[in-house]
Amino acid sequence: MRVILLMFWFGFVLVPLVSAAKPNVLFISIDDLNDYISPLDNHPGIKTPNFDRLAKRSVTFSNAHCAAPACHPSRVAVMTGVHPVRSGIYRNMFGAHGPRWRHESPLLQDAVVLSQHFRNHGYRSVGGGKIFHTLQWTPGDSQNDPSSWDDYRGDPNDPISSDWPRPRLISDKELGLTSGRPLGGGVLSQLFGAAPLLEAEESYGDHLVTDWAINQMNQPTDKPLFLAVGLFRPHIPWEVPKRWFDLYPLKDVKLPKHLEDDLKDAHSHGREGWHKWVRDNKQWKIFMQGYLASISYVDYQLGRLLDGLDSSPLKGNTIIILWSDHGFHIGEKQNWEKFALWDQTTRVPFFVHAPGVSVDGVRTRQPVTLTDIYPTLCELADLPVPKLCNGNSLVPQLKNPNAIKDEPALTAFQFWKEDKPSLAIADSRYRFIRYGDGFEELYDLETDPNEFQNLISDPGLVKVKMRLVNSLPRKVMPMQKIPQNSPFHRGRKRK
Ligand SMILES: [Ca+2]
Repeated sequence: MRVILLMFWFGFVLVPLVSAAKPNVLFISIDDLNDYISPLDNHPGIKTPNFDRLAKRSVTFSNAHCAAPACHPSRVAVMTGVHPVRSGIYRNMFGAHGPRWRHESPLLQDAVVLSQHFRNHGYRSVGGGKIFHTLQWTPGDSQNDPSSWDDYRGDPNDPISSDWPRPRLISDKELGLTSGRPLGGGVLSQLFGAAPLLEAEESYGDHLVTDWAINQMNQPTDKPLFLAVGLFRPHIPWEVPKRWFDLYPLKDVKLPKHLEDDLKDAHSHGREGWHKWVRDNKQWKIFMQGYLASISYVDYQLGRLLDGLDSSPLKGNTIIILWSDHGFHIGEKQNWEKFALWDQTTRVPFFVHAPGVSVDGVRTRQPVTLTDIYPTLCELADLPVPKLCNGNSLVPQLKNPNAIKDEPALTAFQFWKEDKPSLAIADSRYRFIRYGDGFEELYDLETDPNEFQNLISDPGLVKVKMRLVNSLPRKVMPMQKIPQNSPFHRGRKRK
């Protein structure tokens, strides 16, 4: 009896000593990746073995949503912990060179970027690739904050553009396509397109960023590491090496589930012309093939990161957190890309592994907003949560994936033709959307995961609607304008 008591005693004393070593953080951000991956909706024929591998060693949050369905506002919300309904940043805002978001929103002027917060508490914070907004074809147009990192790969104000082979920019005429192609036609056309890249694949941005990240994992340091890796595919253009296209022969490519008159009871997103062009030109399957190929390409880079981690000194004491900045449409609801508030647009892959904390290999439908990342990482690393942060720590769900999370997921966006933000709110089953023009939608994701049927007039769901309406924020920040006098503003330039 005495021996057993002593063992408990030692166990009690030893645990705090061991856990005093701060965990490293591998923070992986993916661009425009939706729920087609195998651990989520498992689109027919999808090949994403490394997402399965990650799901086995983490908690899969299968009901996680971006704070805004566009790169810039989603990423600023993750990195500052401040939701768009408080910052007023709802859309992409081009023409920046540096953290112009500090001047786009008065609330964010002195916000502490997640990486900076970890630095302030003894971490070495390094980043590479697309963490804040930037695009392959907008050199120097980036909202990264170079001062929030100990080191950033390449030019921190141009984190990805110089790393990719130039899109081939083949004219519509040469491709035999009609005019009216999304993104303006002409030389920019190929940006909304799919084609195998012919250059050596070791020369592509995501490959280079992954190489850099693996190298960082093996650098000797006396500090814990916060390592942020931002992968750009499957963002357009869907240009990846041919071997990823070969995984998806065109004859086997399946279109997403869709309903011909799906918009009849839903809000118009204003981008139906994109879909019309795709159908008129018979590009739907070709683009689906390109998107699937790009997903498998990024899955491959994820596998390289996991292999790199497992063969580095960081193995065993590293939090892995992976998120995408928003979902993506391949023609569902006649929509392409993002910029809407349905589940297809806002739902994101989101996985968390926390050594000694997470019940790995389990999935949960508890609702998550990506602003929950900041407070979650703070709790896992035993750091204080900055006052500005809106989210809720997910440590209870990491320990017990069925633990009820009271706070629903909230996504906000302002449509171009409207003068007020639109809001979408999701609990573990239902989703309510109130648009800026007053139109409303209600969906039951349990019986209708594709949101084909707007149930807003269903008398049996009045209570559900009221519960969700009452969870909406009472007050939201109006959409902010581009601050032309910000030192980080440089006007719009495209190459
Ligand atoms: Ca994006």
